[in-house]
Amino acid sequence: ITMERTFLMLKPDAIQRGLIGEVIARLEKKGFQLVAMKFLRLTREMAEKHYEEHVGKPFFPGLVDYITSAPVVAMCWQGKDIVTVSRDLMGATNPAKAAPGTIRGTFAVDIGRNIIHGSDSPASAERELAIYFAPEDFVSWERNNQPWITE
Ligand code: YYY
Ligand code: MG
Repeated sequence: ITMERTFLMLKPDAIQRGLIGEVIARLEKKGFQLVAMKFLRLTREMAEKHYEEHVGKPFFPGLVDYITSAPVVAMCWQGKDIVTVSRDLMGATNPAKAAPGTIRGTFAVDIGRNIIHGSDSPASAERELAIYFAPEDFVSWERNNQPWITE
């Protein structure tokens, strides 16, 4: 089993629309395990660091305005192949194109209001987690149902 961890963040629209619980419920029901969680409002510096790969793109200023406009829920989750599987659960970047049933496909319609962020590789996950969390924020714990989730 490849147990991985990833960085998932409920964006300001998810919080404003009262979707924190519904989205987290999907991650829990999938069998993923929560490792760290923080409710905060991003500074511009954090947002620019988070989205550094997109600096200079036309949507970048609007993206930084949006992500810093209200609080977010920053989380670390772990699970089998979680980087790929969580991206699949989220659906395509543009919610209008995201498959029905995915998080973005279910709850959103606009690429600039797409509810959730998820790291696109294990390396991105580690880079992004370091922006939000200190080493002591990651909680090491075991679930007694793990054998019923992974072989
Ligand atoms: O990883 P993901 O969030 O699915 O997409 P990215 O290509 O990394 O873009 C980050 C973020 O930027 C995206 O979630 C919405 C926004 N964005 C946009 O507003 N307009 C675009 N044309 C592309 C991305
Ligand atoms: Mg991305």
